[in-house]
Amino acid sequence: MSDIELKVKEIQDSAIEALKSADGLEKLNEIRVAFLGKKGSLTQFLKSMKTVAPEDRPKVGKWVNDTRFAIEEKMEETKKKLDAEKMERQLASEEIDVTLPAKMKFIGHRHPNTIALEEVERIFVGMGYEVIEGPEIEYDDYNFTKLNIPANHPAKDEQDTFYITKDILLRTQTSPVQARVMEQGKLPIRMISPGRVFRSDEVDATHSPSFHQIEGLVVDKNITFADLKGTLDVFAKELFGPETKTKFRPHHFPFTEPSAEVDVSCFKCGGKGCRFCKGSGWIEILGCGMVHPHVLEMCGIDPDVYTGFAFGVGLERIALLKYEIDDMRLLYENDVRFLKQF
Ligand code: 2U9
Repeated sequence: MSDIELKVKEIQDSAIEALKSADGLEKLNEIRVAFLGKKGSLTQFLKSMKTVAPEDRPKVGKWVNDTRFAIEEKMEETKKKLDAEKMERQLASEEIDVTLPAKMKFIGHRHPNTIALEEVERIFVGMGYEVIEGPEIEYDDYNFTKLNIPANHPAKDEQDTFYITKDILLRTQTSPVQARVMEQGKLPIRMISPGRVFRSDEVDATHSPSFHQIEGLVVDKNITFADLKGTLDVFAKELFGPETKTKFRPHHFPFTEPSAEVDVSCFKCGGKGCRFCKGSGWIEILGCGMVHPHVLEMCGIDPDVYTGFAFGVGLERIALLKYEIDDMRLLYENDVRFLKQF
């Protein structure tokens, strides 16, 4: 073996030896630069070809090329081995134990108010009513005046109502939604308006400064108190069970005449009297009446042609009764452990 051939073989051997100890891509690159780079030993050797006799050059050239090829091949092989090792390490470190219990997913639960509201909506939509919502911030005019509530009425007192300005307030009932629909003049009307209302009340087991109402309104020709009674009787039976009876007690509201409060027979004892109905056999659930002719008139409807009935029910009251919850404050804590019970 000639000196030149020995030298080339030596470069190849030391490159292959170096590759054996390469433990990463960085090291591999260093070896590439050291042997095959511009200043690498094989390139330097090639430059010294000038000193080789012209007739030996093709032979020496072939040795150099074969060496380059052998080093490159070994490099590729080393790279594949390193990549495979890296992948194996990664797979080992990211191993998933499919037998471990799954992570708990905490999902919420529908609020009792929502469940009760959807139930009430289902009943009225089934009777052909539309569900219409409106603004929570209202004009005094829509909240009080058009509903026949006079300027000196106690409900208008600042101690009962949250005023934003003299004329703008947080609605104390959802009735203004109905007043707005009446003003649009499209008759007949058969609607319920659920939503949040505000009253300046102290928080206790049965009061909150913000609660929810569902009000209903029907306006058409020949609507009578009998329609009102029949409708609310069906509602009560749907909501509390087919054995439920209703009782209408005379009452007063400025926006309805005549007006009534409605009791349902206690769904716990069937009317015999128990702790739940405080021994009376009856539970008060809502207020209602025939829409006052002044209200129809102020909302642009001729009371000589049209009549109507209206009712209002507290959503929280329905939820507390239906799900036998004894403190309204529980409804506002949004503790999922509580909510999940319904
Ligand atoms: C128009 C005309 C009349 C809505 C009515 C009641 C009776 C009623 C209370 C129930 C419990 C309010 O949430 S509560 O405190 N509501 O008793 N609401 S009649 O009467 C209307 C509504 C709109 C235009």
